[in-house]
Amino acid sequence: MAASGVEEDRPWQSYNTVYTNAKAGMEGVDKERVQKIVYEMSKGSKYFENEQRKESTINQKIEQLHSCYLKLTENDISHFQMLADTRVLELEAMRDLSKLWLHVDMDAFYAAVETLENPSLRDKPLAVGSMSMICTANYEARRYGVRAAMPGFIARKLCPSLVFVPTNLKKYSHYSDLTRKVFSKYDSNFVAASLDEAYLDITRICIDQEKSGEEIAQQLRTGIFEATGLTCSAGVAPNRLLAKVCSDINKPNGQFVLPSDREAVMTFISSLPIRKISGIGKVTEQVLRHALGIQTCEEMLRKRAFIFALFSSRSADFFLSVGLGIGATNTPSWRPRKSISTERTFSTTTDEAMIYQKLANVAETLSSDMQEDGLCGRTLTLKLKTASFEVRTRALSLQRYIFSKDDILAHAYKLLKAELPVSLRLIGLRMSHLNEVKLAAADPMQKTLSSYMISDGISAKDAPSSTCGDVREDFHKDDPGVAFPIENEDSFLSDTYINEMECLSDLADQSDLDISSKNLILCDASESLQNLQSGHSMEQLKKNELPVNEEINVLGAKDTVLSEMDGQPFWIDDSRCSFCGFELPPSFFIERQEHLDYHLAEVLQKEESQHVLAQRTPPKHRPKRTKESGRKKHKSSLREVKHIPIDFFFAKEKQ
Ligand code: DCP
Ligand code: MG
Repeated sequence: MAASGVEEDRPWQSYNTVYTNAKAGMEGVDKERVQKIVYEMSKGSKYFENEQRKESTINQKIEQLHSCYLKLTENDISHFQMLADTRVLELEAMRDLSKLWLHVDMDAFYAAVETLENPSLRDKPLAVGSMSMICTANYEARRYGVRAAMPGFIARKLCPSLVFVPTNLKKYSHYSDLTRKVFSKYDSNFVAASLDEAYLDITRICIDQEKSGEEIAQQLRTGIFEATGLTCSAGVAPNRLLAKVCSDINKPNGQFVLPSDREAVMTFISSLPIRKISGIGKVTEQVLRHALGIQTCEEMLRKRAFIFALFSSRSADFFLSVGLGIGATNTPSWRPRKSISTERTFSTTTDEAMIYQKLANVAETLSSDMQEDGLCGRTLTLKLKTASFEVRTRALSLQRYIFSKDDILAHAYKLLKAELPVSLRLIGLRMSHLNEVKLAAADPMQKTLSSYMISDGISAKDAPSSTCGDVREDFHKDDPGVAFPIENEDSFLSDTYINEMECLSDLADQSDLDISSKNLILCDASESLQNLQSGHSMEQLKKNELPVNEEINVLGAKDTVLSEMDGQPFWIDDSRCSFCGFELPPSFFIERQEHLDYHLAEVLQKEESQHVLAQRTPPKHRPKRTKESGRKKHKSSLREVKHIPIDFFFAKEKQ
């Protein structure tokens, strides 16, 4: 079972963070050395404790799943075997070998751009990022176990000669644009998966130019090198799921072509570790491995009866299609966004008035974002991150659609109230079950839901029309996805949008995953607004002493608190980190969590250094906080302060 059999004198062996997962170029790395260093450097920190908490939640899930597995009787197994066999036949019938997909991924992208512009960096182990987090490392650095998403101070310990270069997103976007110009020559509908990778349907161009996939891949890579001076790697396969796996095989500066015949696909997939599949992350891997003993794609197929018995049909379909090497082959269209969210990080507080103020601010932002996009929603999720990094989510579903700040705040407060008292460092709100709303007084230029639909899959003209003041009921009511490429309705086989989170929804109840319906509270929206007007004290709110509809707007009025963080990380367009521009689709839930945690660490580090400075500065020299100048002063003082090293944040609690 998970991690339990690890020898006590080598505790790091069970410490599997994102940093210890090998990327291309890390094949020869001494994994145990990396694990040990990562373990020792983060042990005792809040981050570490949080990792352990997550690990223990996962382990509980594994135990639960495993015990369900053991309880299956012979009869159950043969029943599910029959169902799974039928499904396999159906999936087989959907196998499409007529297309050629190419996945292209730039090699050590940010690091390569930096090296291109500064050739003296060539051959040196290089990391792009900061002491708090590395965005990527070149292949020289990877030999030491240094990799993306790792804190820089740990990376330096692994590789003392590591050179650091700060990120410069403008540069990377420029080079990304150059690559995209090349991609469009091969497939004008190419699907950009992030700044440095894309999927291209090369079926047509292979026919037109009478070339093989191998030749087109070579030609494309040469074209990219000529246009940018950068190398990339490519994979060619009959579907996107496999093409993505293939592009990693001969990285860097290589390519791999998987022949488009069933036998070749089955041979290829047979020994492939499941983690190589896009959408199977650390958690799914652990669950499948430890609960069901599944490590390779072939085992996924072999254990299909258990998969069918223990997972939802959607997840089971995904796992079985992975086992068969079947993936999406049609050009994806875009689905409208599934949810809209915003969150705020601040210095840890238990002060309920302060917490309420934050909630009001977040509700305001969410409401204005929703209005800007012409959206209203029916399910509200409150996200809280406690002082100890525990993430809690609570949600409620309403019988009507809402979008106003007051409505949002009213319902959000209900959710928050149940959690008090609590010490918090982050509050977020997310609205899902979205619908388009057209407000009578709305800006005619306002975006509508239709504007989220691009490309050929669903066009605005296909969307049901709506009249002023109407909510478009039921449109995409059953959408399980997010603002992310999706296949046409007749095909569920996507390599990207069926994701770890969905797969795990079967396991539900993870403290840090909002996948549980357990927390859904059905409540009557007509109760909205009552007693909840921003600007009132928590006491008043608790005692229901407020006059209904009193128009007091505190928002924006007192945002001069010195400890308020300016600019918390969030996901632009629900995909790009506002701090560093790294693109992570919503489906990469765990990775996104890790990513924001590190920015959070960075922010806390700044805050910490500011407090230290404030303590050291004699009172008469301390900047005065005024309503007008508070925020500015805060910002400029941050710039002047020498930051405490990030390891301070990671410092063991005891010290
Ligand atoms: N990136 C990031 N944070 C991460 C991972 C990646 O900011 N946790 C950024 C930096 C990378 C770029 O995205 O250069 C592309 O990510 P890849 O995963 O493709 O990694 P690289 O291109 O750097 O290396 P590889 O050669 O493995 O593709
Ligand atoms: Mg890359």
